[in-house]
Amino acid sequence: MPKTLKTGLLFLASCLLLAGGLPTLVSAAYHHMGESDSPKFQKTYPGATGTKLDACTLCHSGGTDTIKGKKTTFGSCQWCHYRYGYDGKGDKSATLNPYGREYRDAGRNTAALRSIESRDSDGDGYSNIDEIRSVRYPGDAKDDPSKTVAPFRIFTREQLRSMPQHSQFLLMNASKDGDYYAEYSGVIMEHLLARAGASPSATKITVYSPDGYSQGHPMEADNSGDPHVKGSYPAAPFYYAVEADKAKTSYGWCDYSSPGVAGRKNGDFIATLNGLRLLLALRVDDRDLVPGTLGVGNRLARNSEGPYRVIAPQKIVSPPDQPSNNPDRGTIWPYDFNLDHNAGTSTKCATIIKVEPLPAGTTDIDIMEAGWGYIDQGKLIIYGNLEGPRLVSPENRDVDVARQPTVFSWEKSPGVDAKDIVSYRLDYTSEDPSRARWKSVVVPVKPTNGARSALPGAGMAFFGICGLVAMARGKRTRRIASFLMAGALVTAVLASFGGAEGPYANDTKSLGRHSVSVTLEADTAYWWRVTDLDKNGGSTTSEIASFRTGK
Ligand SMILES: [Ca+2]
Ligand SMILES: [Ca+2]
Ligand SMILES: [Ca+2]
Repeated sequence: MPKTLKTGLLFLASCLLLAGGLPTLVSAAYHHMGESDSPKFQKTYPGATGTKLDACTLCHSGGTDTIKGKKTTFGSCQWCHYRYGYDGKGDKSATLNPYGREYRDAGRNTAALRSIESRDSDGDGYSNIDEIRSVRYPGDAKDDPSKTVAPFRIFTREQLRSMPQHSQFLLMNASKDGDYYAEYSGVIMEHLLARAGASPSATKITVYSPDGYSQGHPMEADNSGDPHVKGSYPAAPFYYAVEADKAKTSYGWCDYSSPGVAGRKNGDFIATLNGLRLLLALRVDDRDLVPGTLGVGNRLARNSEGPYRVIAPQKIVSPPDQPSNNPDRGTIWPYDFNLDHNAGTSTKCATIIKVEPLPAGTTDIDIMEAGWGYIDQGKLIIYGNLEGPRLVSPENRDVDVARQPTVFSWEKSPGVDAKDIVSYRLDYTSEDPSRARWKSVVVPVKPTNGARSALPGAGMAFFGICGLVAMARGKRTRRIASFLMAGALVTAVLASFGGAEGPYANDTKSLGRHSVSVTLEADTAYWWRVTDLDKNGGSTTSEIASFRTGK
């Protein structure tokens, strides 16, 4: 079952693309074996097939429950399984959202879908059909067509590995499970957020694991039990007792097998270059973290914590205390509820980091559903309060702006590497921007040295060589040959066009500044914004600025 469930949960968010001009989290649909409602939805709305609507979340909601004192948020699939179990004996209807309930009550068939189109099941002011057309959930009032997907960046393993790595040897103190010392290494969270362009106005992050656990981290240290992002944590002594050592006593509760333990004695100060930090760990004790898999009961399989784990050092140092479920194992370091059990606040299989607060008018990405796909791809998504491109000119509220043409210019968003941006999209409108139909100009970023001319050249060579080979093989293939030679000719023409100034965003490289020219109407108020697209499919958007053209 665990493997089946995991495979089932792999369904979503395997790719991101620009759809309808807005970044939309798109998913390969997951459906239960023998499940009969999804085909009805696909038949009725073929355009929605494969979108985030083509999944359990259309009709089922996620949920939150407190398990052993810890708030746990479930995605729709896990919530269903949690509520009615794997045997299907529980009350599945309790997991339906308002749209799912109306669909069921209307007869649970294609006619039922049509019959509830004009209703506003979730009461957010938008009819079900308007939401479906906009790829917004008709059963979730927090998602509606006025909202855009929050800015996000995606990081690959290669990118994370290429960032400066930080190592720290520390105690991982658990409440219930055994404790251990280990050396974790990876990227300091504060540095990673800077690379994502996190806004200075960000107050906290929430880290999500696809098994439903989430952990908040305030940006600045505070009095909560939540580990903070910025700054370091107190240095700790090394605690050792034979009695606690799993290798030495039958009841030991601390694993001292890490190579980093060698040469340390109880009470020794543990020195850490650059201090103990909130870390996104990639490795432990010089090996990659074991990627997570979903085990029985919606829990992560034991010993799987990767590919990335947030490592929170203790805010208040303590020895490894005995397990809460067996508190009288030894005579030293008894279990103490009030100690900092940092293993519990160190999120395993961290795949998604939300930077809060979300910018106005944006909606969450499909957090819970996306997770397992990212685990498998070794990707990390950071979304929310990220800064987009910085608008330079026309200056906000400028008047008498030249219009034949108007030169729009902007700088790349902070954090992101200029070379990682593949294109920008300029949107402008003379209508009320909150309800406007934006006009858009997509401006690819000019590839650096040679990459651009290599493509038509390769095309010419490919078509040309294939054509010559086909010709040499005789009469029957002559038509194919002439087609291929025509292909070579077309690519040659394309290549010659490529030599002229194309619609690339000019990059005055040192500034990461780009510009594009558009001819506008006279004496008219305009609003504009710029959205970037990076090579991993991530995207952020600038603020909206306004100006007025001259007569
Ligand atoms: Ca609605
Ligand atoms: Ca809605
Ligand atoms: Ca402990």
